Amino acid sequence: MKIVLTHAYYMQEDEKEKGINKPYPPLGLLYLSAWLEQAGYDNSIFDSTFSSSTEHQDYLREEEPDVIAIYTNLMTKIEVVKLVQFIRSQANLKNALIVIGGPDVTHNIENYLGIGSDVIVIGEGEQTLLELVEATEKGLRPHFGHIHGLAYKDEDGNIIRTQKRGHLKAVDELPVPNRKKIDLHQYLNTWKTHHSRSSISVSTQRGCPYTCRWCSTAVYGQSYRRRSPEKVVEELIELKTTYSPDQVWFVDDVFTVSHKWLQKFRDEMVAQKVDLEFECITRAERLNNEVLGMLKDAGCFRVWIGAESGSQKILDAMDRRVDATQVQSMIMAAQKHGMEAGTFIMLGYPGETEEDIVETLNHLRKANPNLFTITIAYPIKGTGLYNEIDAKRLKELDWTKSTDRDIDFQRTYCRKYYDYAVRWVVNGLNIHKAKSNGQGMRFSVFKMRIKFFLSRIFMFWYKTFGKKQKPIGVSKNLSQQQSSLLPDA
Ligand code: B12
Ligand code: SF4
Repeated sequence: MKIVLTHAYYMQEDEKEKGINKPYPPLGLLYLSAWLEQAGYDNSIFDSTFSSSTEHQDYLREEEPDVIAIYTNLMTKIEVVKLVQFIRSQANLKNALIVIGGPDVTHNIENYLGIGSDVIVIGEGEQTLLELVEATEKGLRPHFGHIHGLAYKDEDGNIIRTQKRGHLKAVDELPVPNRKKIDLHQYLNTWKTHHSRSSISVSTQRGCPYTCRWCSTAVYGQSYRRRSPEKVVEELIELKTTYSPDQVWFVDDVFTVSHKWLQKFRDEMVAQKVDLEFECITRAERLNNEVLGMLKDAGCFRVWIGAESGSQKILDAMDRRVDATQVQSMIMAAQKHGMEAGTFIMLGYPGETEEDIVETLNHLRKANPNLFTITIAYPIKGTGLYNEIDAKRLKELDWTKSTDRDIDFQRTYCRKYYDYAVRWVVNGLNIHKAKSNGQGMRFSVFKMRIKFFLSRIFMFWYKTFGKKQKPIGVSKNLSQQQSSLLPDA
C-alpha cells in the first residue's frame, strides 16, 4: 500500500513567509511517519515547504498513492482545501483515501469532510492513523467505526464520530521524528543564508495544563506529558552529529513547567557535554532566578516569555494566570542571566481600552525585551475567545477561502484603530530602546518619533470618528452546527 504524508505550506508562493524565511518542517508528519514505519508501514513524505503547488500536484498524479494523509492548520487550510479538491478531480486518484489531521480539524469536522476528504483524525495522530491504515489494508473502508479518534462519512453520507482517542501517555515510546524522509538541509541552509544560523525544531512535551482563552488546545487538550530528559538529550546528540545545527527551537508550550524535569535535563546536557544552544517558550510564573540559571547552564540563549498584555485587567480576562509585573521582572532577570528575552503582545482583545494599550506600552518599556511580536487578537475556533466573540462577528466568511485570522468582531474601537495602535506600540518601544542604547538622536529614531506621533493622531481619529460596524449575530458557519458531534465540546 502506498502511503504519502504531506501538507500544503508553500513558502516560495507566500511573499510574507518568504520575507521571514524561518521555516521548520512539519513535526507532526515526521512523528506519524516514524510511527507507521516502526509498525512496518513504509511511507513517503511530500514536504511542500520548498515546492510549488504544481509540483505537489504532479507528484501525487504520478505516484497515485492509496492513502494521502494531509496536515492542516488554520493558515495552510486554504491550500489544503485546494489540494483536496485537486485530488478529488483526478481520475487516477479517485480511490485514494484522503485523511486530514492537525490542529485545525477538531472544530471543523463538517467543513473538512464537506470539501471531499474521507476521514478526519482528531487529536494525536500516531495510533489513530496506524489503525486506519491497517483497516484500509484489510479492505474495511469505509467501516472505520471501531477506530477511536475519527470522523468520517458512512455510505449514506452521515457523519460518524467515533469514540474519543485517549492521549498517548508513554511519550517516551514515541520514535524520534522521521527527519531522514525529508531534505532537512534545505531548512538549515535557508536559515543559514538568511539568518546566519541554522535551526532545528524539537519537541519534548505534549499538552499544556493552562487555559488561556485564545489558545487552541485542539490536539493535546489540557494535559501535560513529557519525554524523559535522557531521551531528549539523546535526540539532540543525534541531531548534532547528523546535521550540526547552530541552534534548536523547542516547540513545547511551556518549557519550564516542571522544574524537576528541567533540573534533570540541565544535568544531562552538562554531563553529556552537548553544547547546543536553544531557545524556548515559557511563562513568567514558571521562572525564577534558579530556573533561569538552569536554562542558561543547559544552553538556552533566548527565552520567550508570554505576556500578551501589560494590563492586568486584560491578562485576567484572558485567564492568563500571570501578573504583568512578574513578566517584567522575569524578562529583566533572563537578560541578567545572559540570555535574550522575547515576548508576545496581542492588541484588540475584547474589553481592552486605550488605557490598557498605554499600560502595555509602559509594560514593554519597563521590561525592555530584546525581541517582541505583536498581533491583533483573532479567535481560533474551539477557544473560549471564539465562543465569546461569536455573537459579535462583523461578517460571514467563506470557510474555504478565509482563515480564522480573517474573523473580525466588534471591539472597543473600529478595526483601523488597532492598525495604528500596533504601530504606536512598536515605534514607542523602539524609540525607548534607541534612547536606552544612547542612539536617541539618530535620524532613524527621528523618523520613528514622527511615526509614533502620527499613529497616535490616527488612533485619536479612529477612536473618535471611526465607524463601528454592527455585528451580524451568531455565526452560521457549519463548524458551529457540529458541536453536538464533539464528545468533549
Ligand atoms: C512550532 C509551531 C509553529 C512554528 C513552526 C511551524 C512548523 N512548521 O513546525 C511557527 C512559528 C512557524 C508557527 C506559525 C504559526 N502557528 Co503555530 N504552532 C507551533 C506549535 C507551538 C508546535 C507545533 C508542533 O510542532 N507540534 C508538535 C507536533 C508533533 O504536533 P502536531 O503538529 O499537532 O501533530 C500532531 C497532531 O496534530 C496530529 N497530526 C498532525 N498532522 C497530521 C496529519 C494527519 C494526516 C494526521 C492523521 C494527523 C496529524 O498528529 C500529530 C502527532 O500526534 C503549535 C502548538 C503545539 N503545541 O502543537 C502551534 C500551533 C500549531 N500554531 C498555531 C498558529 C495559530 C500558528 C500561526 C497561524 C500563528 C500566526 N498568527 O501566524 C502560524 C501559521 C504558520 C503557517 N504558515 O502554517 C495554532 C494552530 C491552531 C489551528 N487551529 O490551526 C497552534 C496549535 C498554537 C495554538 N495553541 O493555538 N507555529
Ligand atoms: S498560551 Fe501557552 S500557557 Fe496558555 S494555554 Fe496556550 S500553550 Fe498553554
